[in-house]
Amino acid sequence: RVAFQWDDPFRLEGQLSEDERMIRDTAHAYAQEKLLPRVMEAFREEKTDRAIFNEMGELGLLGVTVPEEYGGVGAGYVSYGLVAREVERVDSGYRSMMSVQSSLVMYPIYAYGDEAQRQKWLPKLATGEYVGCFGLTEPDAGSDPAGMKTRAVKVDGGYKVSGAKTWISNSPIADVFVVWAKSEAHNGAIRGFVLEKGMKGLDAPKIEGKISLRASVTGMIMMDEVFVPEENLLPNVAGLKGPFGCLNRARYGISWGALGAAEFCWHAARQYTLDRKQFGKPLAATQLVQKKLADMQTEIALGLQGSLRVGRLFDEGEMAPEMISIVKRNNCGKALDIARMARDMHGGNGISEEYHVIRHMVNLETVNTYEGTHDVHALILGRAQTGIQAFF
Ligand code: TGC
Ligand code: FAD
Repeated sequence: RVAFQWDDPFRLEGQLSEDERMIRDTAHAYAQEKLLPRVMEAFREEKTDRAIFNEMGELGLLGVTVPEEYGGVGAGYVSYGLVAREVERVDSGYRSMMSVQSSLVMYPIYAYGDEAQRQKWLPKLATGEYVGCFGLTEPDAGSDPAGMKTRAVKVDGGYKVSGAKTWISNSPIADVFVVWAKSEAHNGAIRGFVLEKGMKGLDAPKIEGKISLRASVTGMIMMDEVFVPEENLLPNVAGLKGPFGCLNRARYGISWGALGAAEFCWHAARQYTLDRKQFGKPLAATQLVQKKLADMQTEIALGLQGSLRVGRLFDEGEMAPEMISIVKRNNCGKALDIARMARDMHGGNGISEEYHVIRHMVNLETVNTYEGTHDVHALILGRAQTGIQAFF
């Protein structure tokens, strides 16, 4: 009989290369040794530690897929996913900080920028000397970014950008702002602009009062006729496919990350129910608890295989965005179910910060919503199989 490993049912470990395991181990050690000890206070006090960017940068965890000549690691998308899983095993907010910097700021500068732009921003984003943010969502344009109101008007030597972006990860501490705006000079096409901290008319106030993702700061981007020089326009993309190209990468990373949070909750629920005795026996000796643990194990094992497959296809240049909708949607939804179940299995202790499960649970509410809500990804998949768009 072949031995069954309960915490790695389909032997994911054996499907990884030595380099992938090494990057994963670096992220795991960092997350457990440096992030876990400070997460409770960060979440409770709603404090984002700016130094995390420098620490991650030092270890090569920012821009994992960006080529080495620009300060990245030049690794593949499976490695990137493994990093997201390890960081989010501790907190979704920390993974958010990492994935915005990597997929939503470094990637567009690398993919859509010219050589001068790459040289100017990528090395400093890779070390964490600069923090980046990505402004797509607006107060009146969330799931429907085509409805954005932010405008760029051509002026001598550049553009004047005006508008408001909201719910923007990292914006209050950002040095570099990748902002998407409709440009009158380009027939109203959506174009990417890189704004820099200190530009006149640019403000990034913090959004207060979040009950989710409290370790990662979120804000707005207010732009009142911000002059953006011509050399800060990303020259190599026009239209919604620009921001969506970035979102493909970030959504894929989230599909791994959410399962990292889910794995934490599953392992915690297993250990808690093995240790906790009621009615004269461990909770884990009851059929109801074992069924819940089996459901968690099954969904996580299947989800990881899905993300691994999409990651391999990504690395082979064979990724279709709908594949990412499947794993982003399903893994986030399942992770949220698992976190809620784990919270319940901890009884009253489950609501205490000490046990971490309720923090994961409230974080995953955000993760299930941003980067395309669970239902928006259903509509993308519904359109792909029926040929009928049902957004409006
Ligand atoms: P649609 O007609 O579908 O497409 C418009 C153009 O875009 C192209 N396209 C894509 N290209 C690459 N990858 C994809 N995934 C693409 N999806 C679409 C498409 O081919 C077309 O190109 P072209 O050349 O023909 O013009 O556009 P639509 O307006 O019908 O879109 C509908 C919908 C719902 C699919 C889309 O708007 C959507 O995905 N909405 C969700 C919005 C969203 O995800 N926002 C995320 C904001 S960023 C964020 O949340 C960061 S949180 C990060 C963190 O903290 O971790
Ligand atoms: P809405 O679009 O108003 O949706 C509300 C509800 O209606 C949802 O349940 C949705 O599924 C449903 N719905 C919408 N359209 C349809 C439809 N056609 N049919 C059926 N149901 C529908 N954005 C950025 O640009 N950059 C960031 O860095 C960023 N970081 C974020 C960080 C946090 C903590 C949060 C909470 C959000 C962040 N976002 C960011 C924004 C995020 O991407 C949006 O919140 C998300 O895309 C949903 O948009 P919305 O909030 O406007 O909701």
